[in-house]
Amino acid sequence: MKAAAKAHTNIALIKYWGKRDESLILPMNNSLSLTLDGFYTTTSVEFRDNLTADRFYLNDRLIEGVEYDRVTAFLDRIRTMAGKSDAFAEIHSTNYVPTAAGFASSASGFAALAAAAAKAIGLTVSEQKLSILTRQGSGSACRSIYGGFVEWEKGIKADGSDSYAVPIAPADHWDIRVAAVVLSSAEKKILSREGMKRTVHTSAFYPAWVDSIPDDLAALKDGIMKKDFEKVGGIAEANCLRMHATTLAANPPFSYWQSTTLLIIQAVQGLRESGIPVFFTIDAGPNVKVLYLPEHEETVRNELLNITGVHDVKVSKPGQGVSYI
Ligand code: 2P0
Repeated sequence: MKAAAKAHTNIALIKYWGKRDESLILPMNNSLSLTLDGFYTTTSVEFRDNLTADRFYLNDRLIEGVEYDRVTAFLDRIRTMAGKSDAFAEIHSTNYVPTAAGFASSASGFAALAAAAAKAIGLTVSEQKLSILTRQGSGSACRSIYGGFVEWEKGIKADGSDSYAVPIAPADHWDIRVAAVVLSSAEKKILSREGMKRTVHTSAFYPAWVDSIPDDLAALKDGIMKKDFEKVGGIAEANCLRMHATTLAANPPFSYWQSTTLLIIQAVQGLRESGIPVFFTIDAGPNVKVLYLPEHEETVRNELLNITGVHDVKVSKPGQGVSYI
């Protein structure tokens, strides 16, 4: 009863921002992401008869507290599905995700955990079912089941059975690059879970955010299919700015940005003015991800590394979906 899986993280080009059901993790809006090959998690799960509770090791360290509780609560769902309420597991997870670059390891982490745990306990699940299961660990993780460009359909049912990811185009459809800009000091004071909740409940701009999604989605999908980089980058950047605008109108208001965040935004705009097609996107933190085409790699990298407060730049290509190892 042992299995292991590998899953990559993903970057949203249209953001998931806000839940309609906190417990089942059902989103208010569809989102669309690109799975990244450079950043991933490997996880092994072994269900053993002699265990009376789960044991979770992350990067070889035994984990307790909130992180442990999130993992066991997720395994409870898998135990229920399998009808094995007293099957406990030893879990070993290794993150190859630069958390300093502002990537939530929860996306690759829960995708790898879901795949490994489901297989180890003997469940046979389709990729769609696996995406539904993974979603209940962490929303954005449901997109990491697939490689390349992936849409998470919000669904409308109360039980979440129609809220899952669908592949839009595989990793080899289009070689675009994502540079994760690592800041020298990046502190995230408001977790994304808390930030999106506050925004849904208090931001005057939140309804406008939700209303803007269908047009963004249709245009982004068209741009991806036609490999129209200006269109894809422009929509991703505008969508990101709209998401961050909702936080400024929340009560109390907040922003994830730091001064270096703005310097990077200005550098990207400057590159664009000089004729290089390059765009940015930002998640629930101060770090910036920069989208560009392979031929501009050196120029973009050098420009980013020159910014005061930038510590490193980690480049990724489109990546594959979850796999068993
Ligand atoms: C995204 N984010 O689409 C958006 C953009 C942050 C900003 O998904 O509460 O860690 O576990 O469902 O998936 C971060 O939220 O939140 C996120 P939960 P998750 O990538």
